[in-house]
Amino acid sequence: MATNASEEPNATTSSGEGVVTPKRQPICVIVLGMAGSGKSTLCGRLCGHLFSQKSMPYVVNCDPAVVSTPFPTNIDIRDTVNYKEVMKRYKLGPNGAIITCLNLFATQLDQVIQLVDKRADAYEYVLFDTPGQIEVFTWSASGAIMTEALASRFPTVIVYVLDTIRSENPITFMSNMLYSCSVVYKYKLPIIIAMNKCDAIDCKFAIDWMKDWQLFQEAIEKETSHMANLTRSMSLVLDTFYENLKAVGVSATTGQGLDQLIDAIKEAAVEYERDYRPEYERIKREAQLARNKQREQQLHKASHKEDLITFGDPSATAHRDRHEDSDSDSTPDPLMDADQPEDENEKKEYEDFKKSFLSQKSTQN
Ligand SMILES: Nc1nc2c(ncn2[C@@H]2O[C@H](COP(=O)(O)OP(=O)(O)O)[C@@H](O)[C@H]2O)c(=O)[nH]1
Ligand SMILES: [Mg+2]
Repeated sequence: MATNASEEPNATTSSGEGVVTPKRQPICVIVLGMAGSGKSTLCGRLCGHLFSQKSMPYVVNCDPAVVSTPFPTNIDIRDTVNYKEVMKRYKLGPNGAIITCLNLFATQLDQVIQLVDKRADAYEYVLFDTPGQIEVFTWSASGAIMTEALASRFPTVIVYVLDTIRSENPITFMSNMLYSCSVVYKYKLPIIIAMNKCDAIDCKFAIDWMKDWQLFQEAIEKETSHMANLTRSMSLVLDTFYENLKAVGVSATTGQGLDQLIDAIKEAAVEYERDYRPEYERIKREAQLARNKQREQQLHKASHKEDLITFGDPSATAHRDRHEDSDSDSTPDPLMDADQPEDENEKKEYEDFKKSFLSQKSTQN
């Protein structure tokens, strides 16, 4: 039973004695970041960490192209669409195929939310791992639809994973921070910068750059290109953005900093309730009609892609083994080997969710 999950202001449960208590809600954590920054590894490490604290998160994998995930999933996009088939059938490149898979997945978003909602009392966190290339999620219609739908229902926060090793260069650091700033503009959600790979490099330099504008200027002095001038000006603009930004040094490999990251996620959820939810609901009301229309169009498009649905086709999923660790040299993860209690109801509901994809299509054909 969750103890720290946020309380939804509107939904209530009755104790039967006239006492009405707010229904608890899990915090949805959308993990974003540049390819290779360590999103999936961090999700896996967070799962293990929370599991050891007896607060196993509900996990949704939104990356259709991943071969194996370093965490057990409750909902997996790969169970609904076949990424390789999408590439072949529509002659798409990797990013086009991922966007198409996300679009198909987004058509079933209501059911995904229902599945999460039904377990709201049992989970404190719902983790969403996103595709490697950040832009295919953040700048796709389905990424926006998914994020908005979650944020209008649950306290939702973004964890932006920054590759600290690659951000040693001040210009790369600036480009990463500008991207995180654009995510805040686009999604209007609290954001936490997880400065990852702290086992390999101390993230103090990056935290200092954010706190002290002069230090960043000194680092930029060493750069002579035109970009250095632009970066200098941009750092002045971002100074205000940094003031309200939470940044935590973590290592997805060693687990360093995860307690601080979890604390930051809880604080961000409080911030969401206070500052973001009212604004989000206003935007949601205004966008509702437009979104319904867009989803209808997506459903229509999806109805012509029956070959992409892979339920019941063992060959479609034979290429992967969700519990296989891609790093054969690594020590087995106790989390992956743990004897998890089976929730038959949950399994059945998930099967129903997958079947509904087929039945919806057959009624449209
Ligand atoms: N040293 C180090 N490497 C990491 C860390 N987190 C991830 N990596 C490595 O970074 C690479 C990309 O990680 P991955 O989780 O697949 O990145 P994603 O594309 O953002 O999901 C892999 O080789 C990981 O082993 C970390 O905290 N420290
Ligand atoms: Mg990944």
